[in-house]
Amino acid sequence: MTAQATLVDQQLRERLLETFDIEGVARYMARSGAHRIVVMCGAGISTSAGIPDFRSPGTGLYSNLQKYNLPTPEAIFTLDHFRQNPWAFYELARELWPDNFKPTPCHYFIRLLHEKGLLLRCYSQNIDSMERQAGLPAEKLVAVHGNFDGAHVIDTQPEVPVDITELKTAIEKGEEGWQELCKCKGGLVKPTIVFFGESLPPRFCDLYLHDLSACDLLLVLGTSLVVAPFNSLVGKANPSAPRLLINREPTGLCDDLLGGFQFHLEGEAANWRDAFYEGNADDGVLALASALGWSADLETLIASGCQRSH
Ligand code: CNA
Repeated sequence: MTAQATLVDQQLRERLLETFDIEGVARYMARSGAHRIVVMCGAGISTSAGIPDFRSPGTGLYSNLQKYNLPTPEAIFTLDHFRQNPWAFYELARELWPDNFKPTPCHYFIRLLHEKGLLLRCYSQNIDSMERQAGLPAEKLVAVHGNFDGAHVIDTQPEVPVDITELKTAIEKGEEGWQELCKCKGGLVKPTIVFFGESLPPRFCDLYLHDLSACDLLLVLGTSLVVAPFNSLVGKANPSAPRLLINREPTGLCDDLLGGFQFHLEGEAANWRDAFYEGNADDGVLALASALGWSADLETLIASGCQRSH
């Protein structure tokens, strides 16, 4: 390694947080004027709305799919299974339809970052469209695994779009409804959520490299960080950007994930920028809002029950 490379490396690894916790991150935000914040989030930010995540033992969706008699829990989100047995997915979609739920304080916190002009982008694995329901503009959201904002006929090239309300009405009518829709559209219709094995939306590929290298703070909220390629974004964040994980347990550690979190490692050379808040996502963002002096703003936004903006 050249002397110049070593110097650059040392400069990059300068300690970025006074303390590796919520207060440290709030102080960094105030001091640096961070305004290109990237949020990465997962199912954990929606569990307090009543939407189960996948992997929490006991309460997660994967522990509660017995009634569908699936070969594996993941099968319900595969095209092969959907073609053979659309009923299971349609039943689940009816239960999880976004209209049945309300955004959580976490979703409103993301909206607040945008209102304050500090949000570069929110990358969400969630399919529940709650970020949009909390009023985040479409342009600020990358729905990495798609969502219920649109629908299409499967196995068509180019894809044939279907109005999502048509699908909703059909699913509500039960088997007769979705079979009729299938006949009318020339194939089974599914929401534009990404099933296992399907390609991610082009918007994700177009934006993530630029956004992650430009970000000046990475907030990771409520995710097990086991799904690729989403989890790889953690390691792509600008090395001069602090990273904060808010989750019920540590995830995405560098032991398991390339470029993953280092908050569990001793010494400044090992951790110069990672903080971890262990607990509920709502509590974590409320604590961060409080440390930033934003509690009243967040409460106002939550109370307004903000409508979706287009
Ligand atoms: P996951 O693998 O189920 O992990 C959820 C993580 O969140 C776990 O580490 C939990 O401990 C943690 N968690 C759960 N509740 C809370 C809470 N209240 N506060 C803090 N942490 C909490 O889900 P991921 O999102 O990591 O996995 C990606 C999958 C899940 C994506 O493909 C999603 O489409 C899919 N999913 C989405 C939804 C949704 O849209 N709401 C629901 C279920 C699954």
